[in-house]
Amino acid sequence: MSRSESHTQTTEMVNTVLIIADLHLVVNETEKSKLFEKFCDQAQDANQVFILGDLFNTWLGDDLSAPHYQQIISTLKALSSKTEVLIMTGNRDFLLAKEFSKQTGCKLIESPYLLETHGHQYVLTHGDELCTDDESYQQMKSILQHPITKAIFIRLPKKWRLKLSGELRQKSVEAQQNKTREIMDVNLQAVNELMKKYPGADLIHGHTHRLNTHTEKQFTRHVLGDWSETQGNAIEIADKLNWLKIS
Ligand SMILES: [Mn+2]
Repeated sequence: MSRSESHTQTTEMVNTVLIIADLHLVVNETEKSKLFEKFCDQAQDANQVFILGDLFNTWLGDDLSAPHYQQIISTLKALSSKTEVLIMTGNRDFLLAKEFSKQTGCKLIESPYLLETHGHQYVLTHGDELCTDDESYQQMKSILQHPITKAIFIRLPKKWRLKLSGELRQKSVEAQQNKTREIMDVNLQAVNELMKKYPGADLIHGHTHRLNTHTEKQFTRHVLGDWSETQGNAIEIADKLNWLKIS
């Protein structure tokens, strides 16, 4: 883990908050999983670690998916025994639930989450709810993530869940091909509406995979990037906010 600035110093995580998102872990991507394990090793001295959604590329229920991720689960368990780990679900792993939380010792948190640290407030969210220009996505989300749909899906036989999710994934990939880059980014009006409720706070989100820092009139918007097999990114909040490269 190294800081982006030139004066890279020995990593000292005490009294810091670490934030990552969008690892999109899949079972066979061992390099990325190793990178995540390395991050967790170094993150254990942090005060808190936040994962802002889409840690997993797919999650079809704790009973179905947890057995495939035993290594990641024990990594998370080791980390949560040293520091507080708070996980928000994303649009790919919104079925993470109690059993996952129990097995990992990580706390599942709702979005948006207001983080107060080092005398400053940060609004944390996955970010997909801010992509309001993508109307078909929002419509699909309101159906898929409806509590009733979730309750029904989770009770379906494992085979059916696998089949359904494969079909939905295919539809989503096809739909995305016809969408412009702008449509799939956050809508600034939606961002402003959210931030109006938290005067003085800054925003940190993921989902769009467009790592950047945007200075708006009233606040700063930090966008976490996704992780590749060889590189990840994190935000570290100590006396100030730093971007970290994970490699
Ligand atoms: Mn996402």
